[in-house]
Amino acid sequence: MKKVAIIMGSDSDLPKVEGAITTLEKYGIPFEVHIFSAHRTPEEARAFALSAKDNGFGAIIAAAGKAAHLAGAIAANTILPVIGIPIKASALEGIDALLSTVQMPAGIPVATVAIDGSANAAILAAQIIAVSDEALAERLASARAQASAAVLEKDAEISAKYNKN
Ligand code: RP5
Repeated sequence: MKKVAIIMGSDSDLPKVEGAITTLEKYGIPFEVHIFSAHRTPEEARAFALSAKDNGFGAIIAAAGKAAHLAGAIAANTILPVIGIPIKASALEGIDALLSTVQMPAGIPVATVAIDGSANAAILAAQIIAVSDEALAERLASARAQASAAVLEKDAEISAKYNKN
């Protein structure tokens, strides 16, 4: 199975990234976690992106806060799909990182999830890997079915409580 890379701009991002790690673990997807910064370690970030495809990765998750150019900088150096997580890390509540991550000019896309949306970043990465892995696709479909069943169970409970007519 292809690996997923999780790159964060700083170790201060780790608490927000842990949801992606646990989600990849849940689905049994091999992954690596790294700290590379677009501005503090630009050469290492570039080198990782340039070699990621040859090193067996199928998708890259990049998480950064503030002027969050990490995902775009990674995407500039690979044709692997790059998923950006804007991290809430400043007085601007993550809006700065959201706009920096999502507003990529045409040609170098970054698939941007919600501010601090690490679980969805991992699920999207899993769905990308699942395009060529039927067993993983079945695990993803099963998780969705369980989530649907949980909602319908709650609907039945609330209906029994309030819908008397
Ligand atoms: C970004 O700046 C990092 O991704 C982090 O979210 C933010 C603050 O970094 P630190 O100053 O905590 O290292 O580059």
